[in-house]
Amino acid sequence: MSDDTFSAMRKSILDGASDTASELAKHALAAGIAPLDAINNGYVPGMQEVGEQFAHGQMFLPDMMASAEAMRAALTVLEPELKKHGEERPSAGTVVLGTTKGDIHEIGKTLVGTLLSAHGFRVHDLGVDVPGEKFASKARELKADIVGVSALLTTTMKNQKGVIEELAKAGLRSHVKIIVGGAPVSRRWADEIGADGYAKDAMSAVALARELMERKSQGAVKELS
Ligand code: B12
Repeated sequence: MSDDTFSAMRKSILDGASDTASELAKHALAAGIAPLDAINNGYVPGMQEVGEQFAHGQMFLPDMMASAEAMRAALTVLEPELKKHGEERPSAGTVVLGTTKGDIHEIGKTLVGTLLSAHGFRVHDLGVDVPGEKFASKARELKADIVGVSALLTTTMKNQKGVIEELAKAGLRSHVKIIVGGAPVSRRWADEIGADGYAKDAMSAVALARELMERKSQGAVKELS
């Protein structure tokens, strides 16, 4: 039953069919399918296939935009469910999140924000096409624990390094942990640019953020003793 639903979800993304994507998300919730399972097993594989077809010239920009709309329609239904549990808890930490300058891909970054909120983090989402200085000024204003920078293009990945440099310039580098992600980003790239962590998907981003908060509080204890 779920397999059929997941493959219909995948197809709704490939077809750029927002109404179908949204209806399937509602059915899935009614049938007790966990929202994250629907995202990871249904909609995201559809997006990956869209990317492949685009890369091979079998799909064009308007198709990719329609697919993105369909994905957004599904997430509009699923995100409130994902968020439900985070709100009642004390804050696990403050995260400033955004997609780097020159890059307007937002779906993955928004999902990371949603799951971090669902797990008790206070998330400030700066949106897309965000310059390094804006990450730094918001991190200072909110006394952020973590800054998360998304990049989906090989040409905008280098701007993740720019964000790290801006935080250093603002004198915040030792207080703020920086995490990076996005389809072309790897652990190796994260190490190369001096980020504190990399996560391949939204759930791993939560685990990473928790681990960094743990390390941060251990560091604080060490400083005190
Ligand atoms: C949807 C999409 C679009 C949409 C975006 C709509 C939107 N509102 O976001 C539109 C149509 C606008 C678009 C535009 C373009 N796109 Co586009 N797009 C995609 C596509 C198909 C899916 C991306 C997506 O949403 N995936 C689903 C989400 C859930 O996954 P995700 O983004 O990877 O995020 C997950 C992880 O990476 C991670 N993560 C993400 N961010 C972060 C941040 C942190 C801190 C952490 C820890 C983790 C993390 O967790 C997320 C959740 O699990 C990809 C293909 C692909 N395989 O990625 C191409 C792709 C990224 N696009 C591509 C291209 C070329 C473009 C354009 C240049 C096309 C053009 N000719 O204009 C423009 C660029 C515009 C710009 N300046 O940014 C290429 C990039 C190639 C490259 N090597 O750089 C890809 C790979 C397609 C391809 N195979 O050719 N695109």
